[in-house]
Amino acid sequence: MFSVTCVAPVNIALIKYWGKRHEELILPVNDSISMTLSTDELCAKTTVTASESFETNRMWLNGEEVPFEESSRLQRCLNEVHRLAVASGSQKVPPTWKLHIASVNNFPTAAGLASSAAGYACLVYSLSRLYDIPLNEELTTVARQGSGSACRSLYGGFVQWHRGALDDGSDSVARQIAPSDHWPNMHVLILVVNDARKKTASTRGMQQAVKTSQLIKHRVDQVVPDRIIRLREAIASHDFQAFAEITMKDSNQFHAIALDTYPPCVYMNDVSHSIVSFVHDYNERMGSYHAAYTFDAGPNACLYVLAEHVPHLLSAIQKVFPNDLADGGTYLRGLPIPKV
Ligand code: 2P0
Repeated sequence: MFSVTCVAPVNIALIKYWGKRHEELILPVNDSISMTLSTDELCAKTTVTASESFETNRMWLNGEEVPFEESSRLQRCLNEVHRLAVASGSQKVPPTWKLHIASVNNFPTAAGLASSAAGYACLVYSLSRLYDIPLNEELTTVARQGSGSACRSLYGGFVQWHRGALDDGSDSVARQIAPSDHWPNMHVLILVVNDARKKTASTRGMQQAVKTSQLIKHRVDQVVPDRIIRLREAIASHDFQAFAEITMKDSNQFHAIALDTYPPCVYMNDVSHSIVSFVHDYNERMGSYHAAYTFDAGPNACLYVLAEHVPHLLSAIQKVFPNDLADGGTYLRGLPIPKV
């Protein structure tokens, strides 16, 4: 019997992935950039055990069994890992041995807090340790086939997922732009507005967007390529002003596309919109950008803020939103959060 346990953190997109050009291979219509949180923050923790005596592959997510054999994404990841193990000559675990996989998140699943990104990154990384295959670009193509955004969680720091041009997806890989210690005073503050499961799952929401939104074509061709270049420059030069503006505009454009989808996908709620107004008013009062919001496919806000501005921002949030946030917010990078 062999067993490994790994932890993978969530990543939060600054330039959003939204829309696929190939459903099964999970090939995106545009590049995206994210920041991965550190491993003592919002994480998935996965234990994979292989044994000659197991009769079937089984998986438990947060203690509840999920139908492993019926999930084409899980099957695809496992098959791809087996393929890489054979290619690399690794013989540590026979591919015929069945697996038991147990994964837990220390944050709400499917509430727009990137749970599938951390989950699939953790699964694929755990499998790579079990079968003794290296972490390289090719492994990111395996995580990508579990859930697109998962490929970005295999690396720390700032990460770009390249759209790629090939039909087989072999060049649709994640690459690190800068390691996690590159911008050590960059913090993320997550305001948990609602931790319920989201109404329209991302996979479905983006399918509908590609089919029905006219805005998405403009975004892919005219907006994202330039934003990727400018955000990479902002990260390289620690330019929070440019970073904040690009991040907020990209979040707004992603939600504009969700609304331009027919029927529309509404992910933000009234509290989310008040947070947007609050951040703009706050930045105006401060005379420059001190905080940048971004919202994924749910109502919860992620605020990027530099360490030196955290205490002032936090006290302003607590004054303006004394009752609206589920836990009073979840504060990251050195501040308390629930443990796995
Ligand atoms: C992102 N999101 O870039 C964007 C922004 C949500 C909003 O990636 O179908 O769960 O599994 O590839 O990765 C959510 O999409 O979708 C997502 P699939 P995924 O983080």
